[in-house]
Formats: sequence, C-alpha cells, structure tokens
Amino acid sequence: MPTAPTRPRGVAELRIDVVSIFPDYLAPLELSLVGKAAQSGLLDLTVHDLRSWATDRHRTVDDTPFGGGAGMVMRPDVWGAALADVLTPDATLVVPTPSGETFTQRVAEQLALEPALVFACGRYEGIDARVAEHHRAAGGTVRELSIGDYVLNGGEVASLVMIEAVARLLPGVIGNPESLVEESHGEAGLLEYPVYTKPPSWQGLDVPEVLLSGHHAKIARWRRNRAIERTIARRPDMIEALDPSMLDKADRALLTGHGWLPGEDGRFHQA
Ligand code: 6GU
Repeated sequence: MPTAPTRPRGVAELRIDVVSIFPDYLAPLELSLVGKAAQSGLLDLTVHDLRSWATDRHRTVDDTPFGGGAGMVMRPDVWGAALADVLTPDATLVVPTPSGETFTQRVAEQLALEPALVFACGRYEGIDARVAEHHRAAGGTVRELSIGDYVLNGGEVASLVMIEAVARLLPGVIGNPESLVEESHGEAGLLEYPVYTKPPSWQGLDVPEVLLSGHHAKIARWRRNRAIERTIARRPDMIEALDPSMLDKADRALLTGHGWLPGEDGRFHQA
C-alpha cells in the first residue's frame, strides 16, 4: 500500500487517507474488494505514519492528561501538523472513538457520497479534544464515530470496518450492485432472510421446498416472512422503528401473529 501520495489524486471516486502510529495495522486494506478497488483506481487510498509529524528525537505523539487520570492523550500539535498536510478543504475528518455517534449503514451511505475522507486513528485515551474543535471552527466537517458499544485499543480496526463498509458502496466495487439491495440494514429496515445453496439435502437438513419450486412470488413472500421473523427474534428495536407505510397486509398479519400490534402512530409495538 502506498504510504506517500506519489500517484495523481482526485480522479478516483473517493480519496481516503488514514493517519495512524501503526500504519501496518491498515495492511488488510490491500486485500479483497477494497484492495481491488484501490488497485483499479476507483479508490485512492493512502496510509500515513503520524510519527513522521513528530518533531522531537523520540518522535513523541502523546503526553499526560491535564486534570489527571490514567493513560496518555495524543498531542494536538502533532495531529495539527499531520492534518494541515493531509486534510484538503473538501475532505471530511473521521475520528473513530468509542464516545462517537454510532456508525450505521446510513452513515456509511453518507460517507460514500463524499469526495474525500481522512481517518485520524487515536490510541491511548484519545486525541486532545481541541483537534476536532479546531477543524470544526475552521469550517471543516468532523465526524466522531463509534462502531459499537465496546472498547478497542485504538481507531485502526474501527477505521478498517468503516472503510470496508463505505468502499463497497462505491459504484463498481461490488460486481453485482443488486446484492446491495436486499441485504441486512438496507432500505427495508429488516435483517436479511436465511440463504441456501447446493446440496439440497445436507446432514439430514433439507433446503425449504419453496426455494426449489421456481415460484418467484411465493419465494419472495417466504423470504420476507423469514426476514421479519428473524428481525423480531434478534432485533426487536428494528421492528419498533419500521416505517408502517412499508408494510403490506401479509407483513401486518405476520407481526400480529407474533404478538406485535399497531399503535396510535401506525408503528408496531410488542403487545
Ligand atoms: Cl471507533 N474506537 C475505539 N478505540 N474503540 C471503539 C470504537 C472506536 N468503536 C467502538 N469501540
């Protein structure tokens, strides 16, 4: 993976820069679909070592927190110098942090529309809060994002997650864009239905008969029912959030049969 911008930039669908004290942590970005997107020029990806902006002999990037407490905080001057070089005026600064807003498929869709993203990977207790504040005050867009309610040691793995989720939405990255339509966390607001392939019988388990029938309308109804039942079992919060205008008669009957009833607002609630 290139670590210095020696190639022409601005022709790709999306430019992504990642700044980290562990640039090797981002090596998986060379693999699979994201690696191919970078190879083909759809994605212009550069990883930078934050320490190249440190100025002292030990290339220090952190210091003790004002106000006391455990751990170390990343210095604003080192990050400021790095971002002054890397962040273009059209770029969104993404700061992975467990105290950020939740990164969802909707956020991935928004980021995929941007011309450029810069991921600032913090380690230790995080980056001095003035870095994000300074870039917002200068008119820049800053998104502090968490990938879920648990704590990682740094922003690198979270950046890998977010970059993969965003890159696969770029036109041309996924061979068949139809595979983006029915997946979990798509427009329908439901988890994806279970999928099967050959052999039709395995370990005494048979593929549901309807899927072998060739009856497309019946298959579509069966899949929608299984998607709804999975979502009821695994993510009742997503059932509560369903837009009632997206539910047909059969959807409503299935939900009612599972003890979910429409409220005043038309949304379904567990009875
Ligand atoms: Cl974005 N960073 C870290 N360090 N931990 C996390 C996270 C991010 N999202 C969830 N946990």
